[in-house]
Amino acid sequence: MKKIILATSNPHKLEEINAINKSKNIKFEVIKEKFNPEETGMTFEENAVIKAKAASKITGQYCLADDSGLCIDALEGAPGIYSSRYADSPEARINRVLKEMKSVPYDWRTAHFECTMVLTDGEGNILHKETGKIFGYIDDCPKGKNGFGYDPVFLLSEYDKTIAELDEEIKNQISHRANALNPMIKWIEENL
Ligand code: ITT
Repeated sequence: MKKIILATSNPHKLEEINAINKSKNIKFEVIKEKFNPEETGMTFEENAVIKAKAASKITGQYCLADDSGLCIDALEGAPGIYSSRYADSPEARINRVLKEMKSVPYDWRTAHFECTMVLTDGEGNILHKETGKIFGYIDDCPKGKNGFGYDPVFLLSEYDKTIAELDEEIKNQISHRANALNPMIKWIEENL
């Protein structure tokens, strides 16, 4: 069994990563130490590298970081890497997005979630990177209780539902996180 430390302080990411992982040979465990490195990067990848390396430094073990966010085309990619810092609470972040999108018609409300994962070894060397995306639209009001973050306003036209209205099992099959983690797991199975 390969143990990999998750370089995150977000419990939703831990829950989703464990639900997506079907490998019998890999176990993801959350970092036990206080973990809040400053995310000074300008891209998802740079921030994922910062988090994975910081966790390796603390634990001396294989570490996986997930840096992710919502990118809205009409807002030139915002909130992007600032998704978790766009306002003070999840509700306030959603409200800010809805306010900024208020006058934007449906066809122009395209957006995607992006997730970049970086795996480091116990010395902090980068072993592998993967990026996953999921494409949809920004709804005009929040709907649904599942998931976290911006899920209540992220509409998937093929389901006619927001991600927060979908079963979590479905989210974990199609999400940006699943699209990054599945090839990452394949790489780990083949290379570690
Ligand atoms: P760590 O850095 O400790 O991992 P974080 O939540 O600060 O936790 P990020 O810097 O990667 O992580 O910010 C990700 C933000 O993007 C997250 O807080 C949500 O606001 C949003 N986000 C990412 N994945 C999401 C998802 O699956 N559903 C909804 N919102 C998501």
